[in-house]
Amino acid sequence: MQGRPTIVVPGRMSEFVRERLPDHFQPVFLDAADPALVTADLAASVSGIAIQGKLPSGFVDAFPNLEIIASFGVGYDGVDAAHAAGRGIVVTNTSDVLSEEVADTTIGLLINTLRRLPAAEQWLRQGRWAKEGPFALSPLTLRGRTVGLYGLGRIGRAIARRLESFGVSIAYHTRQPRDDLAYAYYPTLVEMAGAVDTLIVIVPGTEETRRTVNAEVLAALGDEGVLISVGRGTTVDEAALADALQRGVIAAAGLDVFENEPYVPDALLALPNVSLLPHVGSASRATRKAMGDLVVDNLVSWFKTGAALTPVAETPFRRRKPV
Ligand code: A2R
Repeated sequence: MQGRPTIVVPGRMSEFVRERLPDHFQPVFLDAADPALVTADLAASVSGIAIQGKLPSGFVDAFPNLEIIASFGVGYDGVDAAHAAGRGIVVTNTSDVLSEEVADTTIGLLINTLRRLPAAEQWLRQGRWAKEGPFALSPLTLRGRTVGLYGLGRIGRAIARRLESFGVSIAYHTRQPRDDLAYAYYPTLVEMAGAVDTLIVIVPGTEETRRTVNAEVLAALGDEGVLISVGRGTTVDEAALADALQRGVIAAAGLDVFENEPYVPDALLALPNVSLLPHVGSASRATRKAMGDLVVDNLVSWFKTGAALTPVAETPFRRRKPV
């Protein structure tokens, strides 16, 4: 590696990335991904961006010598990968290292939603067990359920593997069926929703998936239906969901992701049959460290070997500059 490449880090970034970047690079931390903060000298010197969350293309275009955007997280909907591809810039994510953790969280959220365990704990902590007696029996159970996975990628498969041991039936909807797996395949989401009573959403947040969990899908899921959303908030029509929960169109929902994070619609907060988490799917120190390491390792590998470790599908590039 000739010299230390300059990597700009705009806005919020995991401590694990912040700590390791100076070992290999000249990091420049900016308050926000705002082109107004980029001086002419900085613009010319930057060859990489490390980003957590949203990266406006206007900021990307402030850097004429940019080669790589290393994004923290498996979902990279905050980065316009097609735009980067058009400029020959590689985009990397942190796929795989968080799959098992997110699958664990999903199972926890599923059981919390069905068995109302957070509410049961509050019952105990508020002294109501001693004063008023046992917590109410949960109307819902995982026993006898049929679970449909909307998305069966790395995380979806990790969830399915866990569900197998719970003795529930498993189905899935993706664009392409998977010949190597024996789960029931449904070519449309609404068909699958009609055939299952539990829908787990673990697709990427793309234009194609935007608000696809809508009133029609929720109606098909039915009045025993439970929705668990752990992919991206944009995939669920939150107004339709709140309405379906209020009117008993479905029975309950568990959500770790929201369309406008960190803001959660009041209509959802007001409902008793919803279990809510603040986007903690991968949020253990061990897994966030693995994700942070992969952000840095992608940058190191790019500048050292000319190939990123986990480039996204839209940017399967190798480095054109001599290594
Ligand atoms: O459609 P396919 O055969 O490419 O299957 C992928 C599926 N998927 C979709 N399914 C139905 N309709 C769509 N429009 C659609 N787009 C994608 O989602 C595949 O089964 C899955 C994505 O798998 P991976 O790329 O391995 O992602 P991973 O690691 O499971 O994470 C999923 C998402 C992330 O993008 C973050 O937003 C979130 O979970 O953490």
